[in-house]
Amino acid sequence: DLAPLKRALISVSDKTGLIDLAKALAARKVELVSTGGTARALREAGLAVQDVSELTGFPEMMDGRVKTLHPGVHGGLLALRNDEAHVGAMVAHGIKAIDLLVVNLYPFEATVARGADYAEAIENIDIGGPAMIRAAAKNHDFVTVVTDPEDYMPLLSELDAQDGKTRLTFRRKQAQRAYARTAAYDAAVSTWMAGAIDDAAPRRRAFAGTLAQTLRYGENPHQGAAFYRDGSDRPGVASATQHQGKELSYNNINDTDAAFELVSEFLPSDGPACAIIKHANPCGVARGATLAEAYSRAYDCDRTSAFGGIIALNMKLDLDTARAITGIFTEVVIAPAADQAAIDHFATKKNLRLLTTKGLANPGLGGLAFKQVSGGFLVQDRDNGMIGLNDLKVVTKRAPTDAELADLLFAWKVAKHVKSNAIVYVKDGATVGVGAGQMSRVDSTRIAARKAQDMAEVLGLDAAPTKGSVVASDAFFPFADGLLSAAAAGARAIIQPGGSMRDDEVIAAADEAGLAMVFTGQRHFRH
Ligand code: 93A
Repeated sequence: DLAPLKRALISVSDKTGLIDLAKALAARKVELVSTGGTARALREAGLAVQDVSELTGFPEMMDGRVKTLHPGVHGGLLALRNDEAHVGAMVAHGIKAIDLLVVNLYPFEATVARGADYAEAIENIDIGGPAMIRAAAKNHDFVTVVTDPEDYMPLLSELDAQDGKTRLTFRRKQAQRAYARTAAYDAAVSTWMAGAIDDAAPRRRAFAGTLAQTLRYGENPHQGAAFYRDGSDRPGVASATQHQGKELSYNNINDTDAAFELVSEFLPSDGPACAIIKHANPCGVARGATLAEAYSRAYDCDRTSAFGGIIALNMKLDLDTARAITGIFTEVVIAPAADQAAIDHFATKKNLRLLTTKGLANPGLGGLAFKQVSGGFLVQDRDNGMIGLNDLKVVTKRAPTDAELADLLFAWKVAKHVKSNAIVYVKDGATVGVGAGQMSRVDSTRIAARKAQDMAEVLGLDAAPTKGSVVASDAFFPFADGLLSAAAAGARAIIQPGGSMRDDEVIAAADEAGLAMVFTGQRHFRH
């Protein structure tokens, strides 16, 4: 199953490692054939190279749109070397066998990521490259295909080990990677185009990402895992810079994303904010006069759960906050930026990872969210719902005070990022109780209140911090029981979507308890 390597066609946009590879191939007596820019680069490096136009008998034409789309190239890639008729056709038409194809594509993803206009994006859709890659990969019984500069060294090692040839196992692996590349490439084109023609509906779309990181394991150590990027450059965990510490794990990435998406709901112009995440749910979110205060108020919501948590900040990390954070063990801190003094302070904590993102995520931005089910996956628009004061409808006799309104909106933003059923108690711009992921809403209400009571003991408070708080519920109260349980814990005002069959009953109960309640008309289930 060893395939000899006499002739290579090299056509690359990303010229990283090109010269070293070509020199190593030339040293092994491999003939080189190349397209315009690649051939020029090789000649400048003093290498002998044949122009692809010599194989095709045509010049590269139409601004390079047609360079390699010709039987002289595709016959050389696709011919079965052990088939008499194929070999006869090669002889009859003067087609030379191509044993190695090295191609990387026009940088379509990078072109659209930097905001190129429509015409430029279209011009960066590579046609000849994917055609050759797919042809070479199909004929991997005889042809070796390389689509990533990272595979140059493994190719050379293979040639060294196999006396200038490649094994079938190697060629198969390369073919599989090649098809992953062309599939991801076309998916990127389709995704960009859906945006460009303003058809955001997740219909008739292909989805693919590029491998960003092979993870040590998945949610559990017996599960393999990897991290893929979708090519967007929005601030977030996928595009962040990691300053220190070991590699992020699967769970770290998941939680860091949750933390950063949540804290991004709080504009820096409204003041410092901090979110602490454990198991994808917030265990503390708070504003503060300073970032350090926001952190310590978030921490005070649930000190037990915050241990080993993930912290997101909506502003540049400063030394004071960094010092406060290192008071307990924390896995990851993510922030738009970090002061050098804060970076230096963290440097001594080798298990703490610091990520900076160059900005906050835009919670109003569109996009798609995926969820896997057996045999497929669900696709939906990401939850970019946002409401303001004007969207609120007061449904009780008592209207919320201004202070209550501010806390209600704060609680609502947090509830959007809590797994359903979500109940969030807030007082003075800080969560004081979070009930997450329960099958019944009244349980979430009780659990959050009980945790707040526990914290009162830890903090040495006379009363549970839910006393005088406000409550957000991510979906309507189906019965009055959840609302009454919140009132019993001391809540004074409620924010919820409304829309239950029993809204009248729930509103009457709120009036009787002297609560103020507003409806948002928008639900934030999150599962
Ligand atoms: O415009 S194309 O789709 N038409 C082609 O026939 C063709 N053949 C190779 N682009 C084509 N290529 C691409 O050109 C390769 O995939 C590679 O990315 C690039 C290399 O061009 P150059 O050698 O001129 O830098």
